[in-house]
Amino acid sequence: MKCRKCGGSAVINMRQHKLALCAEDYAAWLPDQVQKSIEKYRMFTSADKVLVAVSGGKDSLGLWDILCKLGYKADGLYIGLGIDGGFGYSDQSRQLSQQFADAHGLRLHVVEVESTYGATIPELAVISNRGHGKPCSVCGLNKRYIMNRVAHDGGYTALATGHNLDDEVAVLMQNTLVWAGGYLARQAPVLEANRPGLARKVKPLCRVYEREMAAYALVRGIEYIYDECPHAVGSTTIANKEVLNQLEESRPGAKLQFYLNFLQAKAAGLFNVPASEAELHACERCGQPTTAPGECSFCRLWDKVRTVKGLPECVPAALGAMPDSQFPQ
Ligand code: Q46
Ligand code: ZN
Repeated sequence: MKCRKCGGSAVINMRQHKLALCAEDYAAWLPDQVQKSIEKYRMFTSADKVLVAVSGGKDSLGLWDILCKLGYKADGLYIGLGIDGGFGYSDQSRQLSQQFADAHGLRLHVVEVESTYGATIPELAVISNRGHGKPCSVCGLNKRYIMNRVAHDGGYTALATGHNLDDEVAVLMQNTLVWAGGYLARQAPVLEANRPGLARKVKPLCRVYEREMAAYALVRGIEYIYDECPHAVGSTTIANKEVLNQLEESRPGAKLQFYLNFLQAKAAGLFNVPASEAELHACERCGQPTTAPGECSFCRLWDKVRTVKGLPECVPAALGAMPDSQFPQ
């Protein structure tokens, strides 16, 4: 197959775009597509200071590469979850993230959950007994908290995550299957920082297929961790992705159409559920915004863990506080 632009040998054929490209043209084409999404959804401009949440995977490292290529000021944030899975998942993820940052002269903030707060995510899951020992619920809570805190306290005007189109449509399908109106109303390429203490969240890869990100990492020579988190095995998201891939196979472009039509329907007011009346206030311990009375769920979770593990009581300012040196202004 030939590259549509130069006639050279194509490395990727995107049936959904009726487009085949060679390595060089593809490496230039994809960042252009991402730039279009950034502009279309008004994610950020070159005046913004962006924080990219990196996991060592193809999507987040590919996104960081693209943003730098496009000329944005983008630092990285790696959160060490302490997950091993028999192959050192977290260690490998951190090493690949650091390697990427060093190779490109980029700043990477690292927050290790265990050394910062006192337990790994799997340990936390067992102690807290949330989700019956499955770590994803406490993992999500910790990641959201730390990402928001580092972005907000570090003065970043946008927090970018590597969610790609496949991730977005898998969630969209799940929310549609159970008609989760509130979640559908909130699913968007941009989540505004509309309350004090909240960081602005953006998903620049929301229209990029997972397969396109894998191809991008390959043509750019980005080393990334191939294995998924061991706890992702058997998840609803993965099952949904398989169904959507079958659909895409017979109808190229189906995933993109599903997502774009959803955004259009949303813009037309189809999912306008009344905004939650719950007021956010500052957590009594850490100061982060929360709907819970008193302490936020992150602080309550870690209170429980410290009691069980016999760890010393944290001074409020120390719990969740990141070393100042991580935030050069
Ligand atoms: S939530 Fe669950 Fe993920 Fe955390 S424990 Fe792994 S699979 S990393 S996106
Ligand atoms: Zn708190």
